[in-house]
Amino acid sequence: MHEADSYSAHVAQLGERYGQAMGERFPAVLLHSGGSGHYFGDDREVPFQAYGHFTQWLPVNRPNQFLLFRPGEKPIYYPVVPADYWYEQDFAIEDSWREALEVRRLSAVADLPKPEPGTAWLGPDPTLAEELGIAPEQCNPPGLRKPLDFARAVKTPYETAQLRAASRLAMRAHQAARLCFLAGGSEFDIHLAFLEACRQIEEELPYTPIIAIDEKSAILHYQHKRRQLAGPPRVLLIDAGCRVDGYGSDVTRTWTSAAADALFVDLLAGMDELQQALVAQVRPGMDYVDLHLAALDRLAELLLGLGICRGGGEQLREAGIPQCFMPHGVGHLLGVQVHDVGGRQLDARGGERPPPEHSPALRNTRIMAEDMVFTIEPGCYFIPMLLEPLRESAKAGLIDWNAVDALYSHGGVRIEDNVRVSASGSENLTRGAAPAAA
Ligand SMILES: [Mn+2]
Repeated sequence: MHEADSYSAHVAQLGERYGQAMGERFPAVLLHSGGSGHYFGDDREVPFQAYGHFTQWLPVNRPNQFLLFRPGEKPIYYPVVPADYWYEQDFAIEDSWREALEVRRLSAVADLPKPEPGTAWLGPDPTLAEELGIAPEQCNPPGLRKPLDFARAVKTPYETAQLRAASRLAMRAHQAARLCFLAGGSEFDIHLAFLEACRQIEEELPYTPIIAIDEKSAILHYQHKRRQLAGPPRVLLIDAGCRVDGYGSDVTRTWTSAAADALFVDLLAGMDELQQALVAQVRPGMDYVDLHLAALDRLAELLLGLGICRGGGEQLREAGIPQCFMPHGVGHLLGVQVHDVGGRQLDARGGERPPPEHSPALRNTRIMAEDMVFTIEPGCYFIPMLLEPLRESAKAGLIDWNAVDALYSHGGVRIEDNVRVSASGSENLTRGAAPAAA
C-alpha cells in the first residue's frame, strides 16, 4: 500500500476523478503539455509553461510531453525527447513516476501512436490534435474540461504536501527578504535575497515577485525593481512564492522600518489580526463570497478604530468606502496555477457565479469544501486614484484627510497566507509551516 500522500496515490485519485468526468462519452483522454513558441519576428523562445491539467498529472515543465489516460489502466506517459545539440533535451525519469505510470519514451511527436476513435484531447494546440486525427469537437470539450476545472479546487493529500512545502520554502525566502529590507536593501537587492534564500531562479517561481518599497506598495501589481532607495525606507510589501513539483505558494508580507509613521504601524498590526480572524472563519460549507464581505466589514471597523475613517460601519459600507482601500478580492484558488481554474464556476457542469457587483475583482465565488486550497489576502492601500475623487465628493466627511495625506508615502499593507479547508475548520499552510532548513 502507498502512503496516502504519495505520488502514486495522487495518480490513482486523479484517475478516479477523470473516469467520472469522462463517463461513457470518451474512451480515453490525451493530455499535451504544450508546444514551444517564439516572439513575433524573432528566433528567441518564449519561456515555456506547461498546461495546468498536464502539470497536475506530472511535474515535467517541458514542451511536447503527453499523457494518455484510459479508465482502469495504468496511464501512459510519453516523454518526447528529440535529438538536439542546441538544448539539453534528456532528463531523469523519477522512480515514483515509473511506479505510477507506464513510461514510453519517443524521439518525435510524429512517433505518438494514433489515438483510438473518440479520444478527447486536453491541451493548447488544436492543430496538433487535428494532425493526430482528433475531431475538433473532441478537442478540449467543455463537457470534460468543466468538471475537471471544478474538481481541481479540491486537493489530493499529495498536492497539499507540495503546497505545504512551497509555503515552507517561501517563508524561508521571505525571512531573508525582510532582513535585507531592514539592512537598507533596495527593491533589486531584496529580489536577489529572496531568490538566493529559496534557491530558485525567476523562471522557476510561480510568478514574478512584487517587491515594493513605500508608496509603490499601493500599486497592486507593481512590476519594477528599483536599484536605489529614494530615501530612508519605511515600508516593504513583498508578494512572492516558490514552486515545488509544479505547485506554487503565493505569500505576501508587509514590514515596517523604524522610520514608519506610528499610525501605519498600528494599521499593519490591525491588518495582521484581521487576516488571522478571517482564516479562523474558514470551514466546509462557508461561502467564499461571505469571507470577502467579512473582510470589507472588518476593514471598515479597523479604519474607524484608527481614526482613518469617520462615521459608522454601515455608513462606510453603503458608501463603498472599504473597496476604495481594498479594491481587490480577499483571495483566489491556488494550485498548479497561481490563480487556479474554476474560481467562479457554479458547479461541475460549468456556468459562472459572478462576484458581487460592488467587488468585480473577486476571483473566488466557490462554496468551501474540505481540501480546497485558496489564499486569504486582505489589504489596505492609500491609492490616490481611488481616494482623491472622494475628497471633492459628498463622502469626503467619512475620511480623515490628514491621516490619508500622511500615509500616501507609506503605500499600503497586504498580508497573504495559503489556507486549506480542513474537516471542521482550516489549516494555515503558510503560518503552520516551519521555514525549511537552509
Ligand atoms: Mn495571491
